[in-house]
Amino acid sequence: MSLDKPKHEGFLASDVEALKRSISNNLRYRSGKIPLTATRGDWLLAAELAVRNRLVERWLKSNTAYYEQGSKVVYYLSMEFLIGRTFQNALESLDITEDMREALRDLAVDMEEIINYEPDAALGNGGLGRLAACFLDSMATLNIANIGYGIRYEYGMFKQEIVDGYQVETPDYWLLTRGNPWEFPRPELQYHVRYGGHIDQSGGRARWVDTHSVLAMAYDTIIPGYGTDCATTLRLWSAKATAEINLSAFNKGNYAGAVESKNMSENVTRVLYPDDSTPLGRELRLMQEYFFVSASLQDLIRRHQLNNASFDDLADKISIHLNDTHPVLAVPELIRILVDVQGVPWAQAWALAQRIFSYTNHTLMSEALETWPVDLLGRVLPRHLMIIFDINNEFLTMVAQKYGNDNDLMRRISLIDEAGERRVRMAYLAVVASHKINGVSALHSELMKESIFADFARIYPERFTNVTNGITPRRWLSQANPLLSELIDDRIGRDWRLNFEEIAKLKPYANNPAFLGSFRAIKRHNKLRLGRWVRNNLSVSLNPDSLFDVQIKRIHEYKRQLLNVLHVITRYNQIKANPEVNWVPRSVIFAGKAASAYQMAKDIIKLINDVAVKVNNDRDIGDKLKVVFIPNYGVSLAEMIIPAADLSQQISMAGTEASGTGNMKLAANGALTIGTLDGANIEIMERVGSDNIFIFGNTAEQVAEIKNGNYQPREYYERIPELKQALDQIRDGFFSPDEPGRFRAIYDSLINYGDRYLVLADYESYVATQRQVDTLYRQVVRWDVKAIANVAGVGYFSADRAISEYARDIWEVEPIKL
Ligand code: 26V
Repeated sequence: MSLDKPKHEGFLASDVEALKRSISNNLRYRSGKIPLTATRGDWLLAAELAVRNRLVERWLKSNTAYYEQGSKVVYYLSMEFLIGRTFQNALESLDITEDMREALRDLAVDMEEIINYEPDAALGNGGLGRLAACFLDSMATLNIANIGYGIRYEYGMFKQEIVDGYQVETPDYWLLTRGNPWEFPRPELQYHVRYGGHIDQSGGRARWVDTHSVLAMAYDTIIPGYGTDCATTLRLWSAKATAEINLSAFNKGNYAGAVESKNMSENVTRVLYPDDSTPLGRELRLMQEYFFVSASLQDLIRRHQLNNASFDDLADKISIHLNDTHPVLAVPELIRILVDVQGVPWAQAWALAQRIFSYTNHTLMSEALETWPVDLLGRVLPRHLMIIFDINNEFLTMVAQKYGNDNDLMRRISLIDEAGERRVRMAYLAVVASHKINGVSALHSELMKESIFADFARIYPERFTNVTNGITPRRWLSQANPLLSELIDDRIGRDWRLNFEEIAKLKPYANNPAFLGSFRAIKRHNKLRLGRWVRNNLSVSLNPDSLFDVQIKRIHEYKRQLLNVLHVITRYNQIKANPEVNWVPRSVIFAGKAASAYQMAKDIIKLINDVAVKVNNDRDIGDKLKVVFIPNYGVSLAEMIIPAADLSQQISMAGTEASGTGNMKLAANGALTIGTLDGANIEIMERVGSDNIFIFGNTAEQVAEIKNGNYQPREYYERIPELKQALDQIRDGFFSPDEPGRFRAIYDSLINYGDRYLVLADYESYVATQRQVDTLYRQVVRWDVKAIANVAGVGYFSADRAISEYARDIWEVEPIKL
């Protein structure tokens, strides 16, 4: 399909006059306001509803189409959807951005202002949640019948403030001020989700009795496709107390208790767990996982029964995708519904399950792999625990038949970890129940088979596959970088938004002086935009001609923000020692949140800020070096920072970053990557060309060797004077004179406790590579040629390509016809 075509002609005309009428009516009849009294929020709401009405037309049409065509439906189960803002995205999908701007201008409203007034829907931690949001966008764009299922958290990802250099978390009550105009409450769609109780097996079939329940109510959000009439649904569940719980306490005269239990039930969907590193063994988290899984499965079974008489062909009609292990209770829940409620025989139910489920793994970090204590599961979900045991028996019996009674193997692959407190290994359950299991980059998918799932890859080799992640070019290029997008459109047309590989047509323009000039001017413009924000919010001035060096992502030891800091300190010391040298000016920009209980990550934030204070206030340094930590990183800030980046830091220890997706967004916006051969960096190198990327450090293989050997970080410290100087400064309070011992734990982790992520082993190579970055940055044209090669080379990393692979190889679904 080509985008160079007349605009969409919907049921409603999308011209400026119609939009103005619609906005004015909404203002008047929805908010009871006139322009004179309307606030920014009132205008935003009025404009949002005008757009929403137009989306509804497409939505109803798509829903009808996929109901009538009996298409196979993908149910994408994810604990997290990091949507960000919706208004501008909706405008772009309808191709009415300019009409809206004009309509608002006629009403004396600045569209930019109201766009920035919309809060982010931050229902996710980081990469995994944002990937889910990009995938929804692509599924709708590719006309794939689907529903995204998740949780409507009342509090999303916490807001991060930086106070005195420390991270301070405040709650993100994103629904408070204005509700959520994008959602449609569905009070008619409510399901009981049950907990506790016990199993009565007296009547043959297992009966789960004496439970207490929480109601799950659906809220639907429209997910518009781009360049298509298709619009699909994100269905998020919200907990409501059941009357049953309320009334019993109420009738006993315990009014406070009645409200208390109501609040307790509703706590289930109150807050997103803001931890993406260690699963705390928290009962409420388990209740959340089961809550949304149970509601979703009841809902999809109900939907199946609307137009199917039996479950015989269930696996031809639905696919259920598990976005990480968080929704893996869907497996025993499906079996429970089929066997206990619908009377399907166990063997058939289990066979169906293995055709229906697929699972994506997003991390190899052992501490992030979910396990639940058998005791806890037995208490909260006794029937599910039984089913998991039954699955385990069936699985181990099959393995014993095939491989003989190898006790060591059995112990390793059992769904139950019997060492110490017995625990259910949720990732193993996902693998045993899924016909396809994928990693998120080529390297990650290989390592997955060699490490955490090695035994399973031998038992089920045909199940393991790779789908390298992707990003939506609509949000991350078209919307985030309008000027660059316009320049691209002018040379190669608009089709790259839908067929991102078209972006390769830019390649010849890398030698075109006019194009190079425009490209540079646009980057500078975007840097000025970010610089303004930094000056207004952080009171630091950035030189727009300095190299904008960007590391934006969750704060984690494995992502090695510390390596970046060590380079910054080294550079600071070098500038101090050699002021006469003509240094390439740099602005080093950090952003990212630390899990609230992750002390080391919080120490790293404080260190960055202390280093920033020292560097930014040193008169000898001037704008040769600036360091800023931008607080409260999220989708909308990413949309502003990424287009302004010259250098993209992707410096995880090789073998630890499953894929990365920020790396793709930054490359698409013309930043050069400095990175290790980790995750998708490897594939980015292959596609943009190894001359157009700065690769350094140990490879995953070398990392494994070093770890197998006798790694002595202290040897690096003793041998490399600049490294020693930087580390001693950290240790001795050079950056924290008010509390000299503040960063002792950081120093110790590197020098005395083994430097788990090999920061010191990669330091020299990193610093040397940063020198090459400087050298290239001086050669303005050569730099830009490489930056353009990055933009032109990222076509493969479209979420559309990723979703096409999922659709073909994993879900086996075809697009619907509209
Ligand atoms: C982990 C955990 C651990 C248990 C407690 C709750 C919880 C919640 C979220 C997570 C997320 C960790 C996995 C994750 O975000 N992985 C990232 O996935 C991206 C998309 O595939 C990928 O690009 C990143 O490399 C990977 O770190």
